[in-house]
Amino acid sequence: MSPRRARAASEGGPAGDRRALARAITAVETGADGADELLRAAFPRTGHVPIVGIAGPLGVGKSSLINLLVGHLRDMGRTVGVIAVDPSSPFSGGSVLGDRIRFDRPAADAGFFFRSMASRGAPGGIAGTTRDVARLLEAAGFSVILVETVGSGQVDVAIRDVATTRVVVLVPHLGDEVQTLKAGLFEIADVFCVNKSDLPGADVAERDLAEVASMGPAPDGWRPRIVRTSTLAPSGVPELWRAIEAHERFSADSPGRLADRRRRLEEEIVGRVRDLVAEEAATRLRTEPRLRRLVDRVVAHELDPRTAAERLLAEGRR
Ligand SMILES: Nc1nc2c(ncn2[C@@H]2O[C@H](COP(=O)(O)OP(=O)(O)OP(=O)(O)O)[C@@H](O)[C@H]2O)c(=O)[nH]1
Ligand SMILES: [Mg+2]
Repeated sequence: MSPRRARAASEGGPAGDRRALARAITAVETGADGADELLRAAFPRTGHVPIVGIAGPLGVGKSSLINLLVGHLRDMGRTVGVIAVDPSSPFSGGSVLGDRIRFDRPAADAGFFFRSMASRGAPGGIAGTTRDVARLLEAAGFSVILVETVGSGQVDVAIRDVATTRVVVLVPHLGDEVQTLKAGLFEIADVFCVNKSDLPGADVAERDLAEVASMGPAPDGWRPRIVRTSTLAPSGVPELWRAIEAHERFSADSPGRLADRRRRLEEEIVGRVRDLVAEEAATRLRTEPRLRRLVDRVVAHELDPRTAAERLLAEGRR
C-alpha cells in the first residue's frame, strides 16, 4: 500500500472513509503488506485517548454494558471505537462475536465503529494485534476505545498492557469468584463493576469487593473503584464512566504509570527486534549456501544449535 493510501486509510473514521479503516484493520490483523506502513503513519497520532479494557467471566454483561457506555458517550459527543476480542472463534468453528454483541446505534452513526477480532494464536499475539488496531482507531479520530475481552482469564491478562484503564465486570453472588480473582483478574482491575445489580445480592458483592480492594497492594496509590450497574434498569452507567475517567485523570500524572508506559514500549521494541531478527535468520538459513552447510552440520550432530545461532548472528554483523 502506498504511503498516501496508508495515510488516507488511517485518517478514515468519524469524518473519513470507514471502509478504508476496516481494510486497514484487516491488513494489520493479517499482517498483510502495507500493515507496517499503516501503523507507522498512525503512531504519531496515538497515545492520548482512553483505551478501556472491559474484562470478566462469561455472561456477566460486558457486551450489554459496552452497548450502554457507547450510548452514554455518544450522548456526550464523544466518538467511540469498540474492539471485541473473541478467544472462542478458532475453536468453535466460526462463532462470530459480532453475533453476540448488539449495539443500539443508528447505522449512519459515523462517530461509532465496531470491530470484532478472532484471537488466533498466543495471547501475546492477541494483545499485540489489539494494541495495533486500537492505534488505528485512535489515529482515525475516535476519542474513546473500548475493548471487550471475553471470558478467558489468559486473554484478559494479556490485554492488560493494552488498556489505559481496566474494568473487571462481576455479578452478585461472587462466591468463589472473588477467590479466583485474587489470583488473576483482581490484580489488573482499576475499576470493579458489579453488574446485574437488579438481582439480589449486589450489596453483599459490593461489600466483599470493597474489602478485597482495600487489602490490595495499590503500589501506585490507586485503589480500585467499585461501581454498581444494571443494564436492565438501566442504572449506573454514567457512574461507571466517571470512575473510568477518574482513573484516567489519576494515571495522567502518576509517575508509576509513566514508567509503566515506558516499559511497555520498550517491550514492544524488543519484541519487534526479535521478530525481525528471527525472520531474517530464517530466510538466510534457507538461502545462503554457507548457512545451509552450517545447518547440515547441526543435522549431523557435529555442531550444536546454540553455537550455530551465535555463528549466524556473528556473520550477520560482518
Ligand atoms: N438481570 C440482568 N441481566 C443482564 C444484565 N446485563 C446483562 N444481562 C444478561 O446477561 C446475559 C449476558 O449478557 P452479555 O452482555 O452478552 O454478557 P457478556 O459478558 O458480554 O457475555 P460473553 O461475551 O458471552 O462473556 C444476557 O442474557 C443479558 O441480557 C443486567 O444488568 N441484569
Ligand atoms: Mg460479550
